[in-house]
Amino acid sequence: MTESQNSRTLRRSADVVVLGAGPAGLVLGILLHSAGIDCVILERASRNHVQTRARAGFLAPNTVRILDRHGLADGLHRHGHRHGTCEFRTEDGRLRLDYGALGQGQQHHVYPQQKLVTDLLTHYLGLGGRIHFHTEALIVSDADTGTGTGTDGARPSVTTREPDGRPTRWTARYVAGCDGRYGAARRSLPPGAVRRHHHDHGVTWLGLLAETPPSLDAVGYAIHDRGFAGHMARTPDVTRYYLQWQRGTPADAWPEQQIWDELDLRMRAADHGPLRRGRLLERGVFDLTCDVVEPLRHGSLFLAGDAASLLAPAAAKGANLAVLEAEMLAEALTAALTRNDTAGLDTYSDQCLAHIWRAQEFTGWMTRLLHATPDRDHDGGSFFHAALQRSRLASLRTSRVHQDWFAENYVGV
Ligand code: RFL
Repeated sequence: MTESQNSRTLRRSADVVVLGAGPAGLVLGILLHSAGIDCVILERASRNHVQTRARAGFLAPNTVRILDRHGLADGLHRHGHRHGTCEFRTEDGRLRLDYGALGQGQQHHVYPQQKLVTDLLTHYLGLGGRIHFHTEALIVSDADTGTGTGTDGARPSVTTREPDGRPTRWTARYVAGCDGRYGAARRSLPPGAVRRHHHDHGVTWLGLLAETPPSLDAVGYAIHDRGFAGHMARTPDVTRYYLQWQRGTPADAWPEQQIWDELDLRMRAADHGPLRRGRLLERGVFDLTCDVVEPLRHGSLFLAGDAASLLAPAAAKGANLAVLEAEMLAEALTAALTRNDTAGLDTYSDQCLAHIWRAQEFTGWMTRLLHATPDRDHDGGSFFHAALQRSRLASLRTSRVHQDWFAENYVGV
């Protein structure tokens, strides 16, 4: 890494500049650094912020295999737990699916994303990895002029704002955009360079983190006339709940008591037992929208994780795809930089997109299973969609083939 300074702009360089220290950026940084590649991670937020941002919890077996392969799963095995049952609560009663015993017999690991990010960050810093917090990437320039091999002298660069406000220009051979949906990587793609496919599922959720042990030994999905409600374990003391929410309503519109009463009602606590109430630690409203950028490459700029594709959290795929893509990109960049072999970079986008579209398809199916959302069909109301939803559930209740299909997709990426 080199560093120089003229009167205004600090100049630095690394072979690979990684934007963002989420699961994608950190796995990528670790694998590149371990392969002897000169890389740096630039992160807009503080270390404390990335280590405490609660999001995902359900990790697929393939994600655990990747983390195991690179010695990154110690914390997960020590403090996470396995999970293989989900429960649908409907007006027709309870449907429990032991998905860990269906399909290919695989289970999730439950381990909060902020703990995984903390483990990854600790590992990366332990290796001597370079990371700059409070450093926001503003724009990626000249991604299409450089080949990444550096033979023609043209290089992509990233302009950042340093914590003290000074601009810095990072020159790279490759830039990895792991900075999420609203990051600089996506913003820097020139018009026409990629296609962006966007879909709005037409549903909004209120996401809650409650300081209380899980109330069920399963993931709980409640399908109710008043809307969906969800229950997901996180740790022995913290549980995630979701309520389908009126779009545009602020997260703090309801007092805690009303939220718990509504969760009890939709989860049918009167029939199946009360929920364990506790203080609400966090509330957030988000629309279930999704998108895919295609291709995931513009010259020497590559996208991974949420920057590549955003998935609605209904099927818990986002963090899993982020880890998978980071491993694939690390292998491709390592081959290009150490052996001048760019075949992996050439196929990176197509390989990832195959996984992404499969995950999007299942997420869409799951979203339609959980919500009877009248969409743009103008069919005269929600009856048609409610009937389809009932039919989907009936099939899941009665068909072993359908249950196996569900299990395979539910734990797969
Ligand atoms: P991240 O984790 O958002 O990290 C991106 C990082 O980039 C930084 N950044 C910038 N840095 C420098 N310059 C800029 N201009 C920057 N702009 C942004 C940010 O500060 C941040 O640190 O993206 P990454 O690494 O791609 O990982 C994606 C996952 O975080 C995401 O897909 C999952 O959280 C989705 N998700 C779930 N996925 C699962 O696989 N299983 C789950 O159980 C699951 N549950 C969830 C979820 C997402 C949720 N939210 C966000 C609605 C539950 C929820 C509530």
